[in-house]
This record gives sequence, C-alpha cells and structure tokens, in this order.
Amino acid sequence: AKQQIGVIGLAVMGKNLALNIESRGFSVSVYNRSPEKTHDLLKEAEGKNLTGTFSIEEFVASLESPRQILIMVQAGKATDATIEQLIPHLDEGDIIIDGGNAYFPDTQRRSKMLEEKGLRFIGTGVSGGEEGALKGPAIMPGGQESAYELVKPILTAISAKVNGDPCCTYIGPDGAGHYVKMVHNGVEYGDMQLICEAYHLLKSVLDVSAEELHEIFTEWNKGELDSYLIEITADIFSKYDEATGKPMVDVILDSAGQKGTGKWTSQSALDLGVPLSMITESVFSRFLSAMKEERVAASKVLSGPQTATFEGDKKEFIENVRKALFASKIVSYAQGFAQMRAASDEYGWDLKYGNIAMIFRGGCIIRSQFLQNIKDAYDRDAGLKNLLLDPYFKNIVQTYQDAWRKVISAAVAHGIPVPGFSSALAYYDSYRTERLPANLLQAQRDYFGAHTFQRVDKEGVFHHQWF
Ligand code: NBP
Repeated sequence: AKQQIGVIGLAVMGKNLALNIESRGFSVSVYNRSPEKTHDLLKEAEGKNLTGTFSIEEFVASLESPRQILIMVQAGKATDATIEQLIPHLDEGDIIIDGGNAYFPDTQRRSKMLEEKGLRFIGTGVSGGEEGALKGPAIMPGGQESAYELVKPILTAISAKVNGDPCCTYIGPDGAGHYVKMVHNGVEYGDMQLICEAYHLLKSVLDVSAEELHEIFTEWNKGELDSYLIEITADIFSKYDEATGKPMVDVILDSAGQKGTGKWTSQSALDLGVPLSMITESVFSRFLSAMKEERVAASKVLSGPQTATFEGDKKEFIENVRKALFASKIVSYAQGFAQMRAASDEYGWDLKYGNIAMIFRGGCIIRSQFLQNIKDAYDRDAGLKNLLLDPYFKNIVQTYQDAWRKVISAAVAHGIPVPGFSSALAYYDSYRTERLPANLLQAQRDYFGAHTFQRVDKEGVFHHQWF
C-alpha cells in the first residue's frame, strides 16, 4: 500500500513532524539526502507506520496520488534543490508543502513556478521548535486554497490545539503563510527584547537576585502577561550552574545570535513603509549585544550618569516595570498586525487577523493568553486599523502610561538602555499626536530641494521661494 504523505529532510524538524504525523494515524514515507538520518529514524520508529526510502524515485513512488510531500530542509538553496529534484518525478496536481522558514518572496516565486508546471504548492510556517514539531506546532499554511483543502486533515491533526481548536487555518495565497510566520518571528524578537529590558531594569536598579527574579516572573505569569516566554524566563532564573554554583543566566555571555527572520520582518516593514519600530529595535539590540568586544572597550572610555541609588518603593517599581512591559508588548503586536495588514493589501492576501491570532495561541513561542484579546478585538471590528484603537487595548495603554513613563524615566536616569520600552512609547505618542513636526520637515525639503508641500488651509501643491 502507498503512504498518505511523504517527509523530505529528517533533521530535528522533519523527523519530529514525521513522528507526529504517524502518531495521528497517518502512514508516512521519509527521505533524507544523507541516508544516515533515515536509518536513525527507522531505528527509533521501529514498529511504527513509517517507511524509509533511499532515493527520490523510491520516495515519490511510495506515495498515494495526488501526492502530498512535506519538505523540511534548510531554507533557501536546499529547498530549491529539493524541489528541482522532485519535479521530474511528480504528476499534475501533486502537492509540495514547504514547511521550512522560507523567505516569503521565495515562496511567491516557487508557487508561481510550480503552478505553471501544473503542480500545487503550500508554503507553510511551522512554529514551535523540536517539541512543537513532535507534539503539535502552530501551522500557518499559504497557497492555493484547493490544495490546502487536501492537506488540511493531516495539518490540522498534527497542529497544536487550544480548547480543541487546531492552531492551523488557511492563511492566504502564495507567500502569505510564510509572511505570517516571519512576522511571528519578529514579534517573538520583540517579546524577548522587552522581557530582557524588564530583567535589566530589575537587576540594575533594584539589584534583585535570580531567586527574586524567579518569583517576580512566576507572579507575572499568573496575570495578563501569562505566556510561554514569561514562563520559561521564570524557569531560567531558577537554574544554577553546577561548576560555579552561580545562576545560569550569570554565566552566559551577553552576545545574542539570530537566524535572520527578525531582520526580514524589519526589511519588509521598510519596503512597505510601515513603522515597525519596536521589533526593529529588537533586531538592532541583538546586533549591539553581539558587538561585545567593542562594548567592553567603550565601557572603559564612555561614562554614564552618576549612579543614583534607588530610593522609591521597590514593590511599586516592580509593578511599574510589569505595566511598562505589557503596554510595550501591546504596541509591538499593534505594529506587527498593522504590518500584516499593509502586506495583505500590497500582495492581495485578504488576511484574517483574528484567525492568525488564534493560530499563535498554541504550539509556538509567542503563545499567550493575550492573543485571545487580539482575536476578540478583530471579532469586534474586522477592519480595525490598529490594535491600540480597540477599547480593551486602548484602556490598558491609557491606564498604564504613567507607570510606563516612570519606568523609562528611571531607566534614562540610571543610564540603562530600554530601546524596546522607549520606542514603543514613542510610537504610542506619535500615533496619538494630531500634529507632528513634519511641517518643519516639509519646509526643509522644500527649502533645499524644492520638493513642494501641502498647506493646512488649501488644496493643492505649493512651493515657497525661501531664499
Ligand atoms: P536544518 O535547517 O538544519 O536543515 C537540515 C536538513 O536540510 C537536513 O535534512 C539536510 O540533509 C537538508 N539539506 C541541506 Br542542509 N541541504 C540540502 C540539499 N541541498 N538537498 C537536500 N537536503 C538538504 O533542519 P531543521 O532545523 O530541522 O529545520 C528544517 C526547516 O525548518 C528549516 O527551514 C528551518 O528554518 C525550519 N524551522 C526550524 C525550526 C527549529 O526550531 N529548528 C523551527 C521552525 C522552522 P542532510 O542530512 O543530508 O545534510
């Protein structure tokens, strides 16, 4: 008998997805470029409904028609190479599903190319890392809707579930799924940066121990910040290094790595003209952190403010940091969702923001209670321009803004960088300002370049003779 689905690429993600698919009662064929990984998986999956194949021909021939082939290889060239190898062996109507972290223009290109050959293509975001892949990831599929209908039973079966609902819904045509996954990763950068700034403030201003940090984050996770990232952060503070007895966080080098998906989100924001400032600050912060040697040298040359000792109420400061974190997080999501809206208009995707929030609720790194509030906001108004305008979010930022401003002031006074908190507040203040100083900017542009300007009191385009 032929198998219902095939998985190519058996590194961490592909292997665990294959096991996940099998565990939901589907038969799976697997293939990997180097046979060792296939052998290893077959050993691990002995007795399971999983068939190993050792050539593309054997792999393709083992699958039911129309074939469903999930590619989980390295994003970029490896994906193109794999698709090229498959094409000559496929029949019209067969479906290739790319579950890697593809850059969305690549997905748009592959989608068009495969469609022209009579093949169907689903570019899908898969989020949740190794554990998610095995137990239930968040899945963001894009491509032809008719193709999605065929792969839907397997994709929804393997996805994470929240209250019984699968964290997998059709996103939109061609690159839509990978775009949404990209923004998810950008939002993830933002969430992580904000948590790190909260940690930096608590540690540097209040000099709290790892034990206290563990308690603070555990407490925060019981309220509106309830999320996977706050939960693992609390857990991280409870871990100690065996060799030195120090908290693990204290022995880890402060130089952040990245795989580039946050950068892609910012690049797309610049292309679309969307102010994605908070998430972009998170990308820049990783760059700055990675300049470790240069920072160490600069720290010996450049001084900060006279270190002020903290004299306020400790409990109140902790609560203010929590509020600043939540308000900034709301701005970050407002920016991310506004960007998806701009992309949807630009590429004709007709994205459903409430559904996207629902997918993010389970399986992935940014999963949190708060995504339900985003879903509710889009249920109230599907055409909502900005999450900050929704009554629920508006009320929180308005009530939290005093705390938010106090925390940023304290950070500035102590010389502690809070690019996430402060760019989020600057966005809030800019967005709610009726008249920004861009009138002067237009005057400057007209002065040096005769770029013209519009007037507040008359229709039309004007130029002033400045000199
Ligand atoms: P990797 O991204 O590390 O890729 C390794 C796989 O790609 C191996 O199976 C390797 O085969 C195969 N491969 C390469 Br490299 N070049 C190839 C080529 N020219 N032809 C055929 N196969 C080739 O694996 P991963 O971490 O499991 O991630 C898979 C995909 O899922 C990536 O796109 C990744 O961005 C995405 N993703 C990863 C995560 C995560 O948490 N890791 C989460 C979400 C999405 P070999 O064994 O022969 O070298």
